[in-house]
Amino acid sequence: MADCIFCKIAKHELGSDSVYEDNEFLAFRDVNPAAPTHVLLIPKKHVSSLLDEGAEQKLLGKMMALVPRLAKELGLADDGFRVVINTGQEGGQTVDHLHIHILGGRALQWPPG
Ligand code: D5M
Repeated sequence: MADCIFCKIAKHELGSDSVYEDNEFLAFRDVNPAAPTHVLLIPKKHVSSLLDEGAEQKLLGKMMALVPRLAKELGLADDGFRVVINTGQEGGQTVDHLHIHILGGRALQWPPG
């Protein structure tokens, strides 16, 4: 997707504060952090949301399997963290490229707003 901001980040056409990268995935710090540690994990290939048929079992499984590894590397494992996938307009999705938010570093409230 030529005009997708996360595709541009994945291709390093746009800078990001990355914390993890492999052939398929990239994780980088959210530009507008909602917690002391706020990282976004994305697939490099364009998948628009959790509702996209590209969000298939293997891809999602790999992404979720990366979360505990990243959480440990980010120092979130001892106190805990939260994983969020905002989906669609009422779900609060503002960037139409699948991303997992990893949030931690403070006591998070529930329910979210
Ligand atoms: O979350 C989209 C998130 O993406 C939101 O928290 C801001 C973040 N964002 C937007 N642009 C950038 C760039 N360029 N770098 C880092 N983070 C960014 P959503 O779940 O769609 O509301």
